[in-house]
Amino acid sequence: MSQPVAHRRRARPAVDGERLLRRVEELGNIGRDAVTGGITREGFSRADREARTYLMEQSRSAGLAPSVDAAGNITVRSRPLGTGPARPAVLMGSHLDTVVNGGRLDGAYGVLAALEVVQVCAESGIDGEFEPVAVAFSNEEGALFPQPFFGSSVLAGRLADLPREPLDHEGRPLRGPLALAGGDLDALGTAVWSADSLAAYLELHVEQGPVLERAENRIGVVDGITGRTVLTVEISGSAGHAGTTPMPGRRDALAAAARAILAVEHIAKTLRLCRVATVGRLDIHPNSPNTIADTVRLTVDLRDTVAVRMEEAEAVLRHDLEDLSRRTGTVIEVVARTYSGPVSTSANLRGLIEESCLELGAPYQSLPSGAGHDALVVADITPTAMIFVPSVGGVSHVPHEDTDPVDLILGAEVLLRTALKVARIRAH
Ligand code: HGY
Ligand code: MN
Ligand code: MN
Repeated sequence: MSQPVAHRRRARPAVDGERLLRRVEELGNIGRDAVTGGITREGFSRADREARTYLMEQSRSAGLAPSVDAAGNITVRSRPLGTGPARPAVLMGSHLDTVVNGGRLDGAYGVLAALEVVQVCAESGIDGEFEPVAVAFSNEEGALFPQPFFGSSVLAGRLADLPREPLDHEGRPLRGPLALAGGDLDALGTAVWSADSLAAYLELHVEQGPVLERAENRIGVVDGITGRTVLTVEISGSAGHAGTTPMPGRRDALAAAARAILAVEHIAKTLRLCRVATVGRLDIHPNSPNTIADTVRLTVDLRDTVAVRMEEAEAVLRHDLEDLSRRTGTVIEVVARTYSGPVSTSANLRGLIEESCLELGAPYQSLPSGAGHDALVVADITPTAMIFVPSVGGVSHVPHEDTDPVDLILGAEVLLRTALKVARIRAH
């Protein structure tokens, strides 16, 4: 079979490292706290919208065609959808939103590397069997609106998993902020991709852990991605005067929440029912020093690479919460739940990533991802793989999250070469 023209004559395209690093630094200034240096761009916040505008502007000035779907996902193609032959996409990307006071690379690096690959392919006139497309998924972290993987869930058709009217931690509706980002809550169905519109999904991401740095490897070929269950638990008691309300008979929601937090830790740390369990957010009402709290909402994050262990850990926790409710006289309810089962990545795609590493002489290893990613969800509908680059000190979700610039460029080069290999063959 003759090679598509693009692969017959042209010199091998390469990423423009300077351009990539410039964009990483420019984007890293959006939502940055002047004191801590941390970045806060919660999904659908004003800072998130600023980052979206940056990506759209960079895409347009590169002569590319960005567009926003009903879920607020931004996709970037070499030409507008519908112009030119319809081809399955080699989708590459990650997310622009961050946790509170996080780093500049988590998500953003993968989006900008994907933009770089689409731009290089457009500049090189590459026209393979599949179309390279970059994506910035909306609200991956779920930091403000606790529906993590929101944009990728819509793309993958997991609409039934999403609440009809998503609310943020304070009970404010998503509808308005989604519209401000260019989305439309009533049209999410138009943002679902069919499996045959995709050839593969590749996500480049900082490792966010210590494995690559300790092993002195520069590329991680992710073999599995942890499953993740996120619960919002509401504890309701009775408010009262801290000075005049006797201890017996109190229905102190915050005291009950303290026991619930320790129960969550106990499940992973002592009982080892799942790999990790975390309570990361607490919303207390009325949150006043001399008033007994009447309502507390807390988030529970359970993870494991084995689905049945996550289910067991959740069942034990629910039982513990029922018992705690009886013992404290409070009402304890799980008011929201998102679940993403653990996935294995595509063996074929892993092979193409390894080939790219060998071509580049980049020492690599396979490893699981303890962090959740949009790839966890997109794997529902297409062969999916992840490429990691080392995190300095193995840390992330903190202001000093960092990766050696040489590794940032190398990771993007591996992404480009892998995407070109997929563009030549179907990744099944
Ligand atoms: O929480 C995670 O694993 C990812 O950062 N969303
Ligand atoms: Mn993250
Ligand atoms: Mn991430």
